[in-house]
Amino acid sequence: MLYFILFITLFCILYTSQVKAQTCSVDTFQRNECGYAGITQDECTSKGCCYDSSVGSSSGIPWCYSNGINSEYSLSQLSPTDYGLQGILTISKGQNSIYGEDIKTLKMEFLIENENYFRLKITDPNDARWEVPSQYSDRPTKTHKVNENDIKYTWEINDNPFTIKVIRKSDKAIVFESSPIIAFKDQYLEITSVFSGDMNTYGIGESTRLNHALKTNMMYTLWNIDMPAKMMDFNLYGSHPMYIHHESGSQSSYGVALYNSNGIDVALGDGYLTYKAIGGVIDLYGFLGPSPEEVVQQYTSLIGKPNLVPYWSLGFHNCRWGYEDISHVEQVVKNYSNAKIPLETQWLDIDYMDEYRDFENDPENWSYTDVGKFIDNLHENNQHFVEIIDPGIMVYKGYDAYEQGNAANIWINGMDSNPYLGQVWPGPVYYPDFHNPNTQDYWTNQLANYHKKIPTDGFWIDMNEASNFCNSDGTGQTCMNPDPENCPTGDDATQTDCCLKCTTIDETNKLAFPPYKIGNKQGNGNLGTKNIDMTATHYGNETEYNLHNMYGIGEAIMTYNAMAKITEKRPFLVTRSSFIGSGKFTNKWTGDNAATWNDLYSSIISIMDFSMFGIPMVGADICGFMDDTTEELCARWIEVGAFYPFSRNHNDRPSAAQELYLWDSVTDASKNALGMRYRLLPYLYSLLAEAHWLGSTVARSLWWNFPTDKGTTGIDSQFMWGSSIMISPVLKEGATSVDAYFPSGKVWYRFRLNDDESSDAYKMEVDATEGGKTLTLDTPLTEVNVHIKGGSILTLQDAKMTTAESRDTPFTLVTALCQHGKAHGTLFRDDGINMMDKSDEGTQVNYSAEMISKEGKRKETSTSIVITSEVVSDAYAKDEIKYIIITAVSGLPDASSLNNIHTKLVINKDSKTVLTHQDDCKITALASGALKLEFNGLDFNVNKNWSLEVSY
Ligand code: MIG
Repeated sequence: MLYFILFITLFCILYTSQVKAQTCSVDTFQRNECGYAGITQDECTSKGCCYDSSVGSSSGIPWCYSNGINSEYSLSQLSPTDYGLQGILTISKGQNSIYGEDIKTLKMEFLIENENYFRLKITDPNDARWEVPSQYSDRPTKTHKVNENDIKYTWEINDNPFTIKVIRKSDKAIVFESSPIIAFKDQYLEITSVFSGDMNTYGIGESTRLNHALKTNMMYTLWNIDMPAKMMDFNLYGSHPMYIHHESGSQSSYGVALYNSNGIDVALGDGYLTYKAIGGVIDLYGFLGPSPEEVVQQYTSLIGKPNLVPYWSLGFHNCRWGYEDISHVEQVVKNYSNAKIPLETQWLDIDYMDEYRDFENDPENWSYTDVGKFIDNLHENNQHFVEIIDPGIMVYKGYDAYEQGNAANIWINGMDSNPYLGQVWPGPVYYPDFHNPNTQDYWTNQLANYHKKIPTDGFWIDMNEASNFCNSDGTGQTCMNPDPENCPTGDDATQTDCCLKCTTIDETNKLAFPPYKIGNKQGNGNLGTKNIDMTATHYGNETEYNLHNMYGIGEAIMTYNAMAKITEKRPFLVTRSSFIGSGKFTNKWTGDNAATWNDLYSSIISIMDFSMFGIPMVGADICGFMDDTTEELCARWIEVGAFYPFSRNHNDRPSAAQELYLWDSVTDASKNALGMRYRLLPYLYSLLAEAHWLGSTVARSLWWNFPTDKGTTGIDSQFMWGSSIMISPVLKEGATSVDAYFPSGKVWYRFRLNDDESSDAYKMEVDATEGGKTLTLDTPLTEVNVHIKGGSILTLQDAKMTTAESRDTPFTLVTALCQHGKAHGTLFRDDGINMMDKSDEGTQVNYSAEMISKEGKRKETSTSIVITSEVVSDAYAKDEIKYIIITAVSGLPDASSLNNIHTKLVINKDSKTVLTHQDDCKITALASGALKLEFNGLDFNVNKNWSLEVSY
């Protein structure tokens, strides 16, 4: 029997290795599609291709494939330039005509653009090719020369075959190493980075996943499309070809980005990452880090740092598709207020439009007078209003947006040079070409005229992939409207059925059907599927093929500029479609999720991805967009969503209502979670402002803040705000507890909405100084676990019904000491409304605290805690500090010995104020053991230098 099993095993090994050995021994990442999804093994092998279904159907890796490209180039004429090196690449091996002819001679530039990042650019010296134009990013048009000693990397270049390796000087880590295989054809570029070690790859989006670290042996496709976010592992609305590598437990990270707007497949193998782009040039940047936070700062310094968001946008937003009329919405706003759930901003979806036309309200249900009054009321209550706008402009005689667009000649054109006709909600539409500089005036005028009637505080820019209800198989080209009377809604047809008749594109057309087919998951995968046809043209005769992924950023830039001009305040935008650099102009929501527990879980991962992509103000639709939510799911969702940087409940038209006040438990959960959010607003705003000024992130993974703690690897169910607040929500149906991981090296304190004397707020939950710990935390339906990392100083205000009211309450400074009795924190404060050129137009403060034990004359030890405020800039003066909380650490006096405490507060060096607990400063001890100091009648504002000594 044993022999028999051995024999069978041996036979299997021999057999499989033999099959593989035939032609098919190629790494999964190198496979080229040879069939189509669903091809049978017989059909595949009869085409002479290899078949292997073991990679599974969700990996995106072809089952039926041919061996990959293996062309190599050799380098010659390497010479220094002002900004680095350049040389000529000549194909030296593996020339082929898979996906088109090889471009045999290339120009290679290695550019030292910055001490912290490099650029590898490979272009065709004989033919100018499409490159992302400079107006879409902060990329310098002229490079500045970096002082040689400042460069933080070295490089090794191999001539034949050409490879390049970039090494970080500080620790010799390899930041980028190319494989010898390079392909450069008109419509196919391939470059691979190789790496070793137990590397986790993060980034490469937009996609919905249940794991933050990308799974290997998968193909990730980047091609913007109107595809519901609920679809796992599909290409979605945005393209961000950027990744960060981090080896579990290591100190070091680095990032790589391919600055390319064409359709891209990213194949991730074990130790390989291959970019396969179907156009443009190889324009690759490597960011040295070494912390992930520094990678993002370096990346955003190149692509554009995030926009400075208005303070009000940090409040809670309510939205839904399917409100019937303005009185319905008025009732919703009232209901929120009656339930005492803070509603900052009410949104309107496309319901308000007259036959779905932008800039025109339905006169019956959404009249200018009624909606105008509604907005006035919101504004009187310090609440805000945001409205949706879609890019497609209805082809409709006499409609101003249409007529003006014609007059200004700013549409995207079809192959026949007439405006490209597509179909979206209004029916037949033309699309403004946001690549055309003349579109700015057109767009600004349209928005300005509309804004006079509907003074919206922000715009929600949807459908900007741009979506098209026609061209569902991607083979349509020039479309016309055969029956204007019945288009869009003829007999039995709905608004979303295509009513245009389109000519069929010639199957030899290389733009619609490029030789390499990226793994676009929409319909049959053609690029034009549900999009504008690839042969359509933009300003300068640039093709949709090249510009497609940039339509959303183009719209964001022009809408941002328009709103900045119209309101003379910080614009507030939220987009669906995004690209490298979008964060400078717009914020983002993650699109059409569904009301499922998996969607709740994956939302945290999506938010962390967009932190990496330079769009920190991001959120998912709370309680789920598609499908009916449940009470439990909605309660758990607001507990997570209250900690999305952008916090909005949004619902699909056919789904059951899900406003937070509809269930008692959800109401309670909302009051608690949003209450904590509102208390933390000064901290959250500081993070978002720092993101704008420094390019840093807001929502972070645990590993991001604790890279050397292996225990944080793979934890996607908890996340942090900055480096101080950790959120550990319930993400499972029926669960009333959470196994939360507390990263190593720190003590962790409870954060609670209620911090009066009886509460356990600020109690030390766990001491993880000796190593990370997992704790099971009781978490009833209406609660969420929020912790403060020891070593933080946080600024809080009171939770109120609006951000404006919260802003009017005095500050509480929470000094959460670390195990060594130290803490620090920062505050950024400004009016939250006006545009700012420089950070010192606001107030910036650095806080620090230290506990010192002193030995007195008679060998008695006394302890003092010194907290200081060091002002960097003091332009904004409004906020007063009223409470200072010092968390319980061992040795702190308890309630019975408060009389032994002496405090001395010195505000500004010259104006000395000395206090004890008897007069201007009252001291109480909280149940948690924390001390709470209350100051009264002092000129104690956040823009002052001060120091407080608490001794006992
Ligand atoms: O074709 O405006 O993702 O949030 O509610 C659907 C209606 C158009 C898609 C957005 C969704 C929005 C919906 N829109």
